[in-house]
Amino acid sequence: MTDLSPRHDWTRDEIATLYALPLDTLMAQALTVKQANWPDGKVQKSQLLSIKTGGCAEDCGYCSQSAHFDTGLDASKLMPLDEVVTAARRAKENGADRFCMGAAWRSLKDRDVPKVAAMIEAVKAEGLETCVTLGMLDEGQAEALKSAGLDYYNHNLDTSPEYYGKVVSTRTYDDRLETLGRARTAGLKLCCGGILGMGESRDDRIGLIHELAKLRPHPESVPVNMLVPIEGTPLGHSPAISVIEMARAIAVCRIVFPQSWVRLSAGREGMTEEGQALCLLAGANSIFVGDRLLTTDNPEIDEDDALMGQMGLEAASREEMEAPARRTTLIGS
Ligand code: SAM
Ligand code: DTB
Ligand code: SF4
Repeated sequence: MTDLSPRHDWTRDEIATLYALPLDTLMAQALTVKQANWPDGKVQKSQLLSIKTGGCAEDCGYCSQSAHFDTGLDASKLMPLDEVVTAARRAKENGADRFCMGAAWRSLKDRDVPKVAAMIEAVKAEGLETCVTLGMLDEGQAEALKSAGLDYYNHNLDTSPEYYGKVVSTRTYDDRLETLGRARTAGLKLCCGGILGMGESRDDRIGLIHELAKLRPHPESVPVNMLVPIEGTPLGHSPAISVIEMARAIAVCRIVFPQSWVRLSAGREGMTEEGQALCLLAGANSIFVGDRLLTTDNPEIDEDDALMGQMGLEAASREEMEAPARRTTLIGS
């Protein structure tokens, strides 16, 4: 009998061993885990909206929105509530069931909490799950967001602890972990993952997955982003990683986070249909829909519909999202 319940005692070596399996063996294991935990194989769809763009005080080497780099992006103020609601309605029409609002802030300011809380309440009232990504959280802020009806807080670890300092200098890995802890304590679900293709080694990708696996409980959503290179940032000319490496990382995530949504996140616009299909076959069961991520492009909704149609994949309903079918053991294996 194979135990398919989430584990928090993965060693880095165990994850490295999985990562190095022949691709067919790795994908077969990932598929076994996926079919046992997610037998209907449906795909969860989230849509992003940048509610406050650019001018950020952090120096994340991948980001178009950092004030430290000249990326040609115009900074904007916090979006008015009515524009957020209009975007949320459009997201629902696109088939999204979760709406994720992102702000280019180093940390959330107390004076902005009521404004963001009003957005959360309004989006929730449209019948969507809510997610926000607002930078670091101070004590009490996560509770205020939760009271407004927030479901998920997105805060990525991005890469291994060892490589982190090569990508960001204005905050530490421990700062990230502290905010994740605050969100958890307030009873929020976590969306936490990373970026591949920032010049990191495979060992760094393994290190990232290991850090995520140590979180108790695991993040309910694990976004796996492929770097979208941004001209003007330190990583604007990072050598692209192959989609096969991306699929490998997704398959490992599927196995290590058996009951989490594993999202094929940024980077789909630069992939072929076949590349995206490989990542979905490797175990990703969530995507961002809509033709925009935060500041960069994403495939058009009809392109996604065509891909899902060819693969015979359907969208997950709200009920399925909240209570995915879960089995903890696979009989007969
Ligand atoms: N300021 C908040 C923060 O950093 O936590 C929220 C917004 S930030 C843009 C959200 C996440 O998007 C980052 O943690 C990173 O993982 C991802 N991201 C940002 N720029 C990216 C890029 N060019 N390519 C891929 N992922 C990116
Ligand atoms: C995540 O992991 N990826 C999303 C979401 N969480 C906030 C953001 C992707 C951003 C891609 C670059 C851009 O559009 O600015
Ligand atoms: Fe700011 Fe977030 Fe971009 Fe970093 S990733 S520069 S914190 S908006």
